[in-house]
Amino acid sequence: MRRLQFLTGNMGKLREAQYHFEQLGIEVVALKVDGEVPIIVEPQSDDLGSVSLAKLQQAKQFVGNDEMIMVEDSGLFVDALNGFPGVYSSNALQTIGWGGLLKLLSHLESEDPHQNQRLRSAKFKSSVCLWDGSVVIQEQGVCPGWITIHPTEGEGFGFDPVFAPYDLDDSGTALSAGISGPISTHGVPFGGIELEEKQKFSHRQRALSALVEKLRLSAEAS
Ligand code: ITT
Repeated sequence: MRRLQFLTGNMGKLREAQYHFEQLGIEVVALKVDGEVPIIVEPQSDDLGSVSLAKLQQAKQFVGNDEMIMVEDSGLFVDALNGFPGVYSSNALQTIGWGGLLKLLSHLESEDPHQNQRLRSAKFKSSVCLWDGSVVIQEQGVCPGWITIHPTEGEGFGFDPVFAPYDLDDSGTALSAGISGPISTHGVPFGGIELEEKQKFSHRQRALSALVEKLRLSAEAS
């Protein structure tokens, strides 16, 4: 089984990457140096792609030449807050938490659930970068949805208790706010559904699938 070192201190992200790559026969482990996640300088940028690439370039020194290493950066971009917390999502989660986010949006509530999907629209974005031992492969994934009025505890991590994805059509493409589709959580946030279900919508799953496809094509070409 091939092994992929994932630079992350976030166990929720690690678990989702393991779930994804397991089905491809690739074992994902957290990158550790002397038993710790190495400290990497995170550049100040409002672009997730440049953040993940800069982190990967620094992290390459910690793995052998023939080893695969991956970095993934994600963020929650809320339209009514001009994209906040975005690249500051990790910090926002640690400071105001998802409860603070609900308070910031408390003036945006309607009796009509479809209207709430529009008023409280947001998207999760993910940027993944992988070094396969010879080239860097980078991909992005997006999951549009909205911030729910009430939290759901249960599965998941981070902002999962308050983020619900928009429905998808038969091909897995996200529909617009308020449009019902055959693939749906019926308004239940990521925190209230199983991981297997979240994978149908997830920004991370989309980025990782695109990345695996590129990896496959580059292997075929060489
Ligand atoms: P790294 O160690 O990998 O950098 P992190 O926790 O700093 O992990 P990110 O910067 O990628 O993670 O993510 C920003 C925040 O968004 C962080 O607090 C995550 O918990 C949250 N987040 C990312 N993906 C999420 C998801 O699928 N569901 C819920 N919250 C998510």
